[in-house]
Formats: sequence, structure tokens, C-alpha cells
Amino acid sequence: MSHEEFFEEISKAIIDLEEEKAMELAKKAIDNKMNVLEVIEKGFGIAIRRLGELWDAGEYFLPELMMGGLIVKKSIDLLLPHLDKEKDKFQLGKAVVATIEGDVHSIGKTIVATMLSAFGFQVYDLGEDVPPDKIIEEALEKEVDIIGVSSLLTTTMMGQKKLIELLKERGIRDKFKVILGGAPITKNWADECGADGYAPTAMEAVDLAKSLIGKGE
Ligand code: B12
Repeated sequence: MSHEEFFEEISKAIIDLEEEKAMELAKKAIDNKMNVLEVIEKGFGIAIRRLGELWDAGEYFLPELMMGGLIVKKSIDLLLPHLDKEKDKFQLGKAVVATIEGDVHSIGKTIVATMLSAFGFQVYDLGEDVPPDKIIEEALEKEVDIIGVSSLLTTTMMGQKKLIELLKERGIRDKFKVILGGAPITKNWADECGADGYAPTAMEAVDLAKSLIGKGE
């Protein structure tokens, strides 16, 4: 089976909500020493986007969405410890990554955190539903270069802006590069918030983070 066919099979297992099959394929990817990042981006990333489309089209409802999200999270958790340990050899910088307060969408944020970590950043993943104050405290304590904030709901996007305002109020805006993301986020919104950048995908988030700390190609 080619890699492309394998990614398609994983996508199909998730879209069909077949948890056992998805976990089995994740294990197979580990056993066959496949590139874990590629499996996450191409297999799981694409499948969950398709779940979103099915929801948009009214073909899937909340239970299916939740089930799909859970299968993806479980499978990614299985894959994460098997990331290439090469990354320990170098370090580009540090980052905190979180989904903003009021928002429980964690999948895209986790993929971004995973990718940043795989490409040489030391990442502190604060999880989801995290208040701006808490993100700032962690950023200060861990002395990070980058703060990455995810928001998937139009109702929680304002939290991203609030975080940047709080940084300004505290006179520490210049200490960090703030990058924003999540399905409803646009470059315009990032500009309006006064962020340092926005990226539509995890891979582009890596390029953005690298270029912001002067380590881009
Ligand atoms: C899975 C899912 C869920 C799961 C989440 C499971 C989990 N643990 O994450 C569950 C079922 C829990 C859920 C709940 C809800 N959901 Co929901 N959900 C989705 C769905 C289908 C997919 C989201 C996803 O994971 N996408 C796949 C990932 C890989 O993509 P991504 O998150 O966009 O991330 C990529 C990029 O955006 C970027 N990125 C992401 N974060 C960051 C951060 C940085 C710094 C950077 C640079 C880049 C970046 O890189 C990522 C990888 O490439 C979307 C539909 C959609 N089209 O997005 C709806 C969607 C986001 N949900 C929606 C809604 C309304 C809800 C609920 C309010 C439903 C309800 N009535 O209860 C609740 C919200 C509860 C809450 N308080 O947060 C709406 C939001 C509408 C809106 N405009 O606000 C959407 C758009 C569905 C819809 N069309 O109506 N949901």
C-alpha cells in the first residue's frame, strides 16, 4: 500500500467513525516507522476537516462531531510519543500554545504544538479553554519567544485581542511574538488585534514562527 493510500485509509476510518480501525492504523504507522508528522497532517488533519464539511452540509450532527474529534485526539495521543527524537538535537526557541478561554477545540492547536515541537521549538501546550492572564503568566515564567493562540469560535476570537491588549497594558508586548490561528481567523483579524502574524495551517505556523525569530529560510 502506498503512503497516499494509507493516509486515505486513516481518513476514511475517522470519517466513518471507526475508532478501532483508526487506532489500529495509528499503531501500524508506528510499527512501520512512518513519518509521524506526515501521518498527523495528511491522515488526521484532512479527515477532521472533512468531518467539518459534513457538519456544514447537515449530514453529521454533534454526536458524530464529538466522536470524530475524540477518535482523532486518541490516535494523535498514541502517535505523539513516537515523534522523531532528532528534535532533541537542536532548539530554535520556546513557545506557549493554547486555545483561548471559552473554547474547547483542541485538535488544530495540538497539531500546531506538535509541529512546532517537531521542527525545533520547545513547546508548552497549555491546553484549551485558557484565560489570557494564564497564558501571559506561563509565557513570562517559561521565558518563551512565541505565544500561539487558537480560536475556533467567532464568540471566543475576542479573547485573542484581549490577550494582546493585556500585554500592552503590562508594558510587555515587545517581549513576545504573538501568532494567531484557528478556522475563523484571517490576516485582517490578526492585524486588527495587533498580532505579529497569522497562519492558516500548522505547517505555515512553523514557517511563521521561524521567520519571526529570525530563523526562517
Ligand atoms: C471537531 C469540532 C468540535 C469538537 C472539538 C473536539 C476537540 N477536542 O477539539 C466538539 C464536538 C467538542 C465541538 C464543540 C463545539 N463546536 Co465545533 N467543530 C469542530 C469542527 C468539526 C472541526 C474543528 C477541527 O478540529 N478542525 C481540524 C483542525 C486540524 O483544524 P483547525 O482547528 O482549523 O486548525 C488548523 C488551522 O486553523 C491552524 N491553527 C489552529 N490553531 C492555530 C493556532 C495558531 C497559533 C496558528 C498559527 C494556527 C492554528 O492550524 C491547524 C492545523 O492545520 C469544526 C468545523 C470546522 N469547519 O472547523 C466545528 C466548529 C468549529 N464548531 C462549532 C461550534 C458552534 C461548536 C459548539 C459551540 C457546538 C455546540 N452547540 O455545542 C461547541 C463549542 C464548545 C466550546 N465551548 O468550545 C462551529 C463554530 C461556528 C462559529 N463560527 O463560531 C464550527 C465551525 C462548526 C460549524 N460550521 O458550525 N466542535
